[in-house]
Amino acid sequence: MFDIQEIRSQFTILNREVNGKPLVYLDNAATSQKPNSVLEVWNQYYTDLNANVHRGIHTLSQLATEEMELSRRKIQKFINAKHDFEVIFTKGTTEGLNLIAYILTQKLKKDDEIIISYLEHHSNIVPWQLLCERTGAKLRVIPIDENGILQLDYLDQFLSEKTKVVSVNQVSNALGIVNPIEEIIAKTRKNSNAYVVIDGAQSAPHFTIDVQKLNCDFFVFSGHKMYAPMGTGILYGKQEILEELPPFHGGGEMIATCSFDGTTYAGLPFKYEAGTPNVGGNIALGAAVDFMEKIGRQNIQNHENALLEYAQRKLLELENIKIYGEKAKRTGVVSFNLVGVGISSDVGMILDKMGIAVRTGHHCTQPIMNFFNIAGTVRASFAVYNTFEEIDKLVEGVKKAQKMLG
Ligand code: C6P
Repeated sequence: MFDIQEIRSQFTILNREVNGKPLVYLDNAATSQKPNSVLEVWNQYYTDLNANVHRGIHTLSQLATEEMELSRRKIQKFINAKHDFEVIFTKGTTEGLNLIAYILTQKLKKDDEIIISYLEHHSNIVPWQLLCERTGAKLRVIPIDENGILQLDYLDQFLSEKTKVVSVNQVSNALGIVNPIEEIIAKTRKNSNAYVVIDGAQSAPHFTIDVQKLNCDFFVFSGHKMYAPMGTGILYGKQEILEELPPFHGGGEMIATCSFDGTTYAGLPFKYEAGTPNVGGNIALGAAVDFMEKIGRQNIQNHENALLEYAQRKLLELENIKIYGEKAKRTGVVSFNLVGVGISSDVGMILDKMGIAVRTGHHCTQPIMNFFNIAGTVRASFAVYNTFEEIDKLVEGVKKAQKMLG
């Protein structure tokens, strides 16, 4: 039974007002709100358990270690990884992607190729550009059509023995387009020996993820977009690949032995977890997984898709509105502009005065904005706690903006 009021009651922040109006929070693709269960786990860690992990034989350290490792196993199950040590704690998707691009340095040489797509967030573009600078490799970019759909014919053309990495997102943050990653992975496997990297920042909060079924080499996502605290994230990598590749950061925790003659590295996952981790955050990420599993990921997705359907229909009843991206291929995001209103932030400011939080601008995806020849869009993005009444308020707000700016 999907009880939206019961779900909302778990988010204290949803009761607050903004600019004298009840908060309508529609900026979930930027970060979601956190349920009380997650906040309690986080708070309890600092009030009752705080100690460094994997280091002490004292009780608190052992308890904290057990809690964090329990959380790792919850996340293993959440993405269906084969082993818990394939789950690496990071501080978010950006760190995960930079880590992968860094540890692949020795695997690439001049004129090798890395394939990404036009739909990528800057954090799935810039780390690869940096890798190209380090190695002389080249970036190839799968184009999109006017509906924001990837032109996979180009992937067929691009793939060759030169291809060393294919890195794409599962869901575009700017448009909400769901990319056919199963097909992309199958094509890549058939026509190259490339590493496959999936940016799951916008899919993990909404979809059931099965990394074994996907058969990707890496899968990264952020905790803060799926009801967990900021500064948390996950890098999944296949055991044999993580074992073979070098470490990222050097420091405490990632060594087996260290002397001035040389250092040997710890086994997985610790080889990739140098330094004191975000213990409270990582434990709270496990609580966020519990929160999502309790509702059921299919229920979350069904609700968010119903919201998207409704928002799309209501917004299109208005005149002079342009929504970007093919409707049938989208999830959780409606990205639009008012025809004749060049500056999306003007719309965002009017909505904010009505208590409605949306994101405006380029959404860290300037290539997409350049493709559509726009500076930015207004983006409303949904989470499990949003309601149809909130969409009505958004539509009222957009009408008001049209009157004021038109
Ligand atoms: N997108 C948005 O408002 P971090 O910042 O490391 O948690 O996630 C980076 C990132 C990577 N890939 C995709 C597809 C993303 O959507 C994001 C974050 C936010 O759309 C903040 S820019």
